[in-house]
Amino acid sequence: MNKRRTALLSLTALLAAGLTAVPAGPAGADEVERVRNGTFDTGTDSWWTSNVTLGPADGRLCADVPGGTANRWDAAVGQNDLTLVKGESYRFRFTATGSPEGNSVRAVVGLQVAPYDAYHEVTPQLSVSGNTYTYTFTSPVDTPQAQVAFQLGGGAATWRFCLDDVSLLGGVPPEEYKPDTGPRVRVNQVAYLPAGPKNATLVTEATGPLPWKLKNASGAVVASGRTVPRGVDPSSGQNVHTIDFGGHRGAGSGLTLVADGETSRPFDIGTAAYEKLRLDAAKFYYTQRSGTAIRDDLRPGYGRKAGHVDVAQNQGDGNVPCQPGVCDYALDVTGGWYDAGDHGKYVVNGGISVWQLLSTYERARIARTGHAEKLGDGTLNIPESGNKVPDILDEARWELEFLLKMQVPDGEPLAGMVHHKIHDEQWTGLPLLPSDDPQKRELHPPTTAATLNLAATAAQAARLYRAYDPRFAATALAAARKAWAAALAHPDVLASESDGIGGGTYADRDVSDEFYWAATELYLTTGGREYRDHILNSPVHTADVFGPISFDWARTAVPARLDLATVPNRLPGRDQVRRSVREGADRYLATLKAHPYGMPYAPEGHRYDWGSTHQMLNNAVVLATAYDITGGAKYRDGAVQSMDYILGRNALNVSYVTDYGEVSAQNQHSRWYARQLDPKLPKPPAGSLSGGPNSGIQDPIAQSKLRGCTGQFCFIDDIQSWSTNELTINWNSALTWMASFVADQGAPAAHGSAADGSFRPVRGGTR
Ligand code: 9MR
Repeated sequence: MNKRRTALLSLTALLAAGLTAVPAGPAGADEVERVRNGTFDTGTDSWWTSNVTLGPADGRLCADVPGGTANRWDAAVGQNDLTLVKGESYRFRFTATGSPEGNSVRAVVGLQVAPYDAYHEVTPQLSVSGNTYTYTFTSPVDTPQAQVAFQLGGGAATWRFCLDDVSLLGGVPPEEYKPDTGPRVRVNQVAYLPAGPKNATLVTEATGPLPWKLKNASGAVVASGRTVPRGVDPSSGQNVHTIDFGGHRGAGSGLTLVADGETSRPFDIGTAAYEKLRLDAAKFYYTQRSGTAIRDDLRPGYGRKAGHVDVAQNQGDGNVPCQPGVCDYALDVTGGWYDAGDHGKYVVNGGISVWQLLSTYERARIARTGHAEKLGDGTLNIPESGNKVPDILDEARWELEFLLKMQVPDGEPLAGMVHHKIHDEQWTGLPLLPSDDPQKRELHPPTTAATLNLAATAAQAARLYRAYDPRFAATALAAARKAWAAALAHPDVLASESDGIGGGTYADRDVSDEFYWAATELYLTTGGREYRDHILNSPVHTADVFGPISFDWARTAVPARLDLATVPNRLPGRDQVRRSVREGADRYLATLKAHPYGMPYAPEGHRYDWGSTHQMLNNAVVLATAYDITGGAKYRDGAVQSMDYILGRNALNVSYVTDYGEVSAQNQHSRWYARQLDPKLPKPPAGSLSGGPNSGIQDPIAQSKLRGCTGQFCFIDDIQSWSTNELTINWNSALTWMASFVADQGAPAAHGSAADGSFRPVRGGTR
């Protein structure tokens, strides 16, 4: 199952970023100044201006910037035709003033033609008295078409910008990037459950056991013990020990762990943080919505105009044509969620995200420790709160309605199939609010994978919405059946691996698992013989699907297996299905036990994949499901322990969830939560999961700072690092599922044990 998305993808990613794969340039070249007339001693020769008025020549460049422009680049000064050498390091320096106080400049070294890639950029706030700014970066490309640009637009009022001593010096020694990893005692910086496992990792050169102490907020020692040396951890390259303080069960906040002369970051012992995280992780979706204004009263600081609703300067999603030659109709594909930090909307990925939100709810309804009311009406503070429908279903429906719109209408060629994606014709820059995106939007060809994503999720929706809106449930089921039939008729229409301009590819060469998943959801909802037969005849049904990466957007066999194991059904041989989940969980448990950072994730060669945090969480979902099926405490403890890595027990000592933990990801790649680039914009909302370490380091900033990184170190909390630090709908769905599970383990059990394990009989709705 893990054979897809191989080398081709990194090439796709390079192409997507407008980069070319060329050999590295010579190292250690002489220092060479690239900027011409950077001192402005004889005027502004060699510099261009755009929509600013130049002041008198006085040995520097001064520009009056108009107010009322929309984008940073709507007013700028710069110099073109600079040569950059791939792999060479540059020192970029300039002196600038801004008056009045409070204005900022976006200073970019990047490509002077579309797609205007930024190789290095900063947005310092300027002062009236002036400062000199110095940065070092390494060029990810060879190009004779680089520019330095100072973007000044986007402000309400006019202001004056002055610039002097601009320099771009090539051949300087590269700056070594050393992340600040804080204290060497690594803990879950948020909370351990009072009755749950409590483990930490100590980074140390010591080879023998060391004493540790657990201290409460007032510094009193409440527990102590000795560390267990674990040798060198291949996922980080560090020599480490582990600390088990699970014997201490008292609730509290502001605790610290002390060992080897180091004091950990503070943490709680309690459940409250997980009750909050279960909601914050799910609230993430409202501010990702397309086609509707985001209400500031519901999300203070995050209100924004509706994106892509046919109001300038959007071209809108109300009547979107296909790419040239793909179809001759246009569709209303408004709504849905933006996939990530881009403005694209992809059926493959919308599918797994919807599945996992619905699964979070379905699990909460049927698992012994589930609390569906915690995701009920009024819990997520969304416009639909108060409509008597569980909020998590309302939120998932926002995407489902969009997925339904992507189906090819009757009477057209390939009717019933589903378009793979809709996004901009070209990649856009950052920051860019959804409502400001000027690009043409296009539908991309239908694919079998997208069609099966709709079949699976619309079928799943049909059983979960039936109790609330039978008409919607019926519409969804009809669309699912139609999609299933269309996929059978067109079983191998694959997305192109090179269709990655203006949006991601989400290409997948093997759709046998998508067929299995769709058949499963249709079977669970209808009991239909056709679907049952497909499941039983599919090689995927008996294949070993629990590899090092259990599931993600491209690997959908496990979601099917988990649902067959947990959602009530009469599939022949269901015991074997359940056994396979348990055996898969045993494997993740063995991985976790062998891992000194206590996580159920050890990809081949410790090469972390794109979105590794959510892949780790999805492995934990398998553990959690094994607990739900068997009631075995070891599975629950493994699942709960997996959260520690996400929340700070890791080589970088960072929590990958925004605003959870003392040091957390704050700058995920996004065109609208782009505070790192523009102080007027918000940062990602609390509860946003970063994709985390990615050994592929496909983006320029990661390439310049993280070259040669080991596993866990392949991460940087920088908005430009789209390959290590993006936020997406499918990553937050993994977080939502797991946060809900962990919160449930802290709460008292809802119901008694069902006869066949931990599940209780279902109330209404399902068969
Ligand atoms: O999550 C996707 C990852 O599995 C792929 O390897 C990568 C390259 O194709 O794309 C990731 O998805 C991105 C998508 O293509 C566009 N929106 C942002 C997604 C997260 O980076």
